[in-house]
Amino acid sequence: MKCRKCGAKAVINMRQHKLALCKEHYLDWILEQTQRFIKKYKMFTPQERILVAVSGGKDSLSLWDILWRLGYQADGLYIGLGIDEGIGYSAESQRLSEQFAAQRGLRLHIVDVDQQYGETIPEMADRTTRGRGKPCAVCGMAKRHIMNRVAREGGYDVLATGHNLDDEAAVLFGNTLNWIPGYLVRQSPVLEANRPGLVRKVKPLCRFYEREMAAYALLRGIEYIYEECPHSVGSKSLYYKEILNRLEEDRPGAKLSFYLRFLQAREEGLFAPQADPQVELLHTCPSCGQPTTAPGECAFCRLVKSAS
Ligand code: Q46
Ligand code: ZN
Ligand code: ZN
Repeated sequence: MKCRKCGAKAVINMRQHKLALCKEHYLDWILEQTQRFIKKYKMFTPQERILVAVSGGKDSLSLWDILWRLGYQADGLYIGLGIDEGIGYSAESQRLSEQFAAQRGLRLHIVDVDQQYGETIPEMADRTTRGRGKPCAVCGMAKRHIMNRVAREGGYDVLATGHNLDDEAAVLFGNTLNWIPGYLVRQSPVLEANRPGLVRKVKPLCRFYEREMAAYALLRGIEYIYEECPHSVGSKSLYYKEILNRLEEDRPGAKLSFYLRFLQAREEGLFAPQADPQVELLHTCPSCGQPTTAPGECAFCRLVKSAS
């Protein structure tokens, strides 16, 4: 297979785009495409300060690398969850995030949940579910809270996450299977900061396949954590990804068109904004200043206080 631009040996063939590229042209293509998506969805400008949430995985580190190569002002945020199963998941992902930042002279904020709140994520989850439940609900809430807090305190204009097309298509698939209009209306490459205390959130990689990001990280020599979080085993989102991969096998481009046609329908008003549960977020937590659904402290502040 030859590169469509220069005829050299191709390193990747993207069947959905009918496009094969060599290493050099592939790395350029990723930059051009990302820049195009940033503009198209009005994510941010070169004057704005970006906080990239990094997990040590290929997507978030590649995102940070791309924004850095494009010349954006992007700092990183790593959240130490205290998940020690497997190969010592949190310790290793933190080491790789720190190494990445040091190699490029970039600034990385680190929030260690245990140090800051007196408990790791698995400990918080054990306490609230009496040892029965998975830590993912608590983990998701804590990550959202901390990301927003660090972005606000640091005066960042926007928070960027490394969600790729496979992630977005899996979420969309789940929300469609269950017809959850409130989630559908909010799934977007950009979530505007439409409440006081919220920072705008963007997903610049939302149109790249997971394998495209893996190829990018590999070709750029980015060292990342291969293992998924041990708690993701058996999750619905992995199951939906498998189903979508089977569909993609038979119909190259199926995942991309599922997602893009959804975005188009959303833009055309198929999902009414009245269905947006965010509209109800009219209260402000007196402890942390972030929006919450009911008067009084938000769920995260209550969770943290109930430990002491
Ligand atoms: S929520 Fe659950 Fe993830 Fe947290 S505990 Fe691991 S799998 S990291 S995206
Ligand atoms: Zn080429
Ligand atoms: Zn709060």
